[in-house]
Amino acid sequence: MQQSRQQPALVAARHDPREKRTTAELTALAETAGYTVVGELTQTRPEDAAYQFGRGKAEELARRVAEHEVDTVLVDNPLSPQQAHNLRALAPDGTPFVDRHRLVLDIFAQRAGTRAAKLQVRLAELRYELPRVRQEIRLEAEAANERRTVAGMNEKEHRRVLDIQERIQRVERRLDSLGSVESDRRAHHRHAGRDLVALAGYTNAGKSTLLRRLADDLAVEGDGATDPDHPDEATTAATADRLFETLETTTRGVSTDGRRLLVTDTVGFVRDLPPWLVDAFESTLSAVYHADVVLLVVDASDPRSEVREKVDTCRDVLDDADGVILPVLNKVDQCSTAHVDRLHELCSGFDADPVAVSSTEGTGVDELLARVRSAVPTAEATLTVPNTGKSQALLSWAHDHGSVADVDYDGETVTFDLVGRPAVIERARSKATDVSKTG
Ligand SMILES: Nc1nc2c(ncn2[C@@H]2O[C@H](COP(=O)(O)OP(=O)(O)OP(=O)(O)O)[C@@H](O)[C@H]2O)c(=O)[nH]1
Ligand SMILES: [Mg+2]
Repeated sequence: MQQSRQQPALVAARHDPREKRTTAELTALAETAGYTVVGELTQTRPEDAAYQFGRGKAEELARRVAEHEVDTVLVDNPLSPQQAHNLRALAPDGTPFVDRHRLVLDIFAQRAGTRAAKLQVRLAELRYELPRVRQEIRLEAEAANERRTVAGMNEKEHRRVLDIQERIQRVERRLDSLGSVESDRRAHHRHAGRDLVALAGYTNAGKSTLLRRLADDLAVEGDGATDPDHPDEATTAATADRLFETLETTTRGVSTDGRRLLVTDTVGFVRDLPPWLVDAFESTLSAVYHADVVLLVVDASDPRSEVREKVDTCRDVLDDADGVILPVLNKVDQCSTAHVDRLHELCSGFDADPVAVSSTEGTGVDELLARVRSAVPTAEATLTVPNTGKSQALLSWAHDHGSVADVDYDGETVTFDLVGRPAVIERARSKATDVSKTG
């Protein structure tokens, strides 16, 4: 983070007459990106195609930029290339207009640490740039009043566009190969009997805090929090009251009543993210899309209307998720029971009813883990094998891959119950058959 930047910025937001919006989120995003908000301007009206705001408001914005001597204008609404161009033309020379998408991208760019995160940010930036370069070319041509071919671009301009397109393809290819590594890793974990759980939700909902709480509970139970065999399981997940605190995935092991969960913390969502931006983060979000259970963490301390909006944003992004979606109403230490009860209906339509928790205080966490256990794919078997060295090897394998109970040595045979992932139970059955055949 380049927190030292602290550039003064003006925030501007337009919303439709029937929408209820504040600039609070934009301001939080601005501060996260290192700006100091020195003024704001809002307007309620339908979008203007030329300026986003009405012409009069756009002029007022330009005047206030000059008065406040700000470096940057942060606009809550996504600006079309044309709108950005027109606004710049009104404002003092060189004033950048950073729209919400660009601001989110800037934060991501500052935070990206791993190769995958950097590639994802690069991809999103290139996708953001492409229509803007096209528009720039069009406007330059108009200004020069040139006659153009049907394609509308000369050779040099065409090359510029092609260059971005080629870079997009290159980054996509590199991300694809990282994606297949991730997919192999998931298959490996499942093969080892682990259940994959992902934390998803709006930024600042408390995902990282919840992960720390779950993993801490594990430590209290006396079991190791991380598995040295799985280097992707980090020991810490940072928490702070800033947006997009987590950009890269962090996975920690959580043992609960015989199940070994791998819980992955991911990037938070924010409203109005364009599909190209969400797509660019596919590699990070693949942990969510392909989890067995997705814990959709909701900040219950927000006002009801805000919870509704945030849940709906998450609902859109989670549309493609394979696993069971379990809503988690977090921060209940901050709100009344009546408020929490009223939030239940906003979480309807998911696979499971919400669970109320406080990640900081630990309330509701046992109930949450019980609900996760009942949501992960489960099968069970009672296996009987001859009591030999091989049966001991089978038992030890069963302990590693699932939950073993009621081991009963009855003279020549050993009988035990095994609960675990269906594929593990299948493999255990076939191993037991082999042991029985070969003695
Ligand atoms: N009172 C209260 N505060 C909480 C609780 N859970 C999280 N917080 C606070 O909420 C803020 C955000 O928590 P994080 O865990 O960083 O949120 P996140 O969802 O990981 O956010 P991103 O990584 O930005 O997506 C922090 O200041 C936490 O201390 C809770 O149960 N109760
Ligand atoms: Mg986080």
